[in-house]
Amino acid sequence: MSFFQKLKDKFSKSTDNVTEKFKDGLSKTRNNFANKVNDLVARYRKVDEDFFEELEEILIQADVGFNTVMELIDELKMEVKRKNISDPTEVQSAISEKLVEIYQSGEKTTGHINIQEDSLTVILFVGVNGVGKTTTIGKLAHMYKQQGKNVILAAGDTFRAGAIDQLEVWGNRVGVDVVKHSEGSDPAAVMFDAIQSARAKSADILLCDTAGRLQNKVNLMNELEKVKRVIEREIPGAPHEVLLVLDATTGQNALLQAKTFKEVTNVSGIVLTKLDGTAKGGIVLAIRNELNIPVKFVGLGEKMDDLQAFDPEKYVYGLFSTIIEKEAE
Ligand SMILES: Nc1nc2c(ncn2[C@@H]2O[C@H](COP(=O)(O)OP(=O)(O)OP(=O)(O)O)[C@@H](O)[C@H]2O)c(=O)[nH]1
Ligand SMILES: [Mg+2]
Repeated sequence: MSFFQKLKDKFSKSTDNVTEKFKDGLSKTRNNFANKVNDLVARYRKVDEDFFEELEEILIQADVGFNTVMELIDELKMEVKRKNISDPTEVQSAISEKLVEIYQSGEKTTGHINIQEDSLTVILFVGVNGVGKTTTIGKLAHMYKQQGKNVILAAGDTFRAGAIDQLEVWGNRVGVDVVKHSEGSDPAAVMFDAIQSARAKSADILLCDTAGRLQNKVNLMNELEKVKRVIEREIPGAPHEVLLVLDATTGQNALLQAKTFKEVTNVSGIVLTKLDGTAKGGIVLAIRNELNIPVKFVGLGEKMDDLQAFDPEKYVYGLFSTIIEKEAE
């Protein structure tokens, strides 16, 4: 059975709206990337060097990342030889299978969130300005609240005017408490209070907002260190996740941001926002493969339920859905 057929069996009749979210959110990338691949296989009669060269170009344009593309093309060439594939349309299914394999082949790190079952879980969000930290916290608070968890938000961005209000708007919308100090105050002190408050209210999950940091602003990086230190001191083993938020529309620049943050703090996972806003959704693979940090959540729109746990199979289904649904009828 082809991989397309497998994905079709698994997802095309699924009624959960998660698959739909991936399909909708990836429509720009699908129109760009998958359609180009489709054109390519329609133009070639056999799978030769020229075919692979064009495919390489398409993948690079989709922001898959140079190293990842090279790996993918090598693997595909081997697969084509091994399975004796000569028909380009069969290659399409093989490409999608390799995309999932490449995503999953990294270290043991998974998309699982390190939730403490019997005690407070602290999740710290970091990233440069405007990537979607505050919005992601709002969406995640909603998701956990839906699961019956008691959630509290910490307004750790005391730097940008309006940041505290923005988090409060989310708190009201979702119906969770926000711990805040005044603008310009010490974010580490906000975290300290938020932890005390979370304990007093037996909260399950504390989501901590931080100021957008430009990598070169040494003082802001130092501030982040201090915030982490306070959390660690109050709760050994915390923060249980440090999620780096990256904006998918910034492409390869997102990779550079990730490399910088990785140097100064222990990033445990990535939230890749605004996938719905880019035609270059291949960036998911580049991030996973070149940084070896798992993508734990993806932002597929601006609404409250547009944040989804990342699932490589649903992602690839979203990328190729029009072809998959037609192909294997
Ligand atoms: N389309 C789309 N927009 C998003 C997504 N996530 C966030 N946004 C938008 O991105 C903009 C910036 O989001 P914020 O949450 O304020 O970003 P931030 O990282 O907190 O920014 P600073 O507080 O300035 O550091 C907002 O307009 C959000 O609605 C997403 O997944 N898709
Ligand atoms: Mg913010």
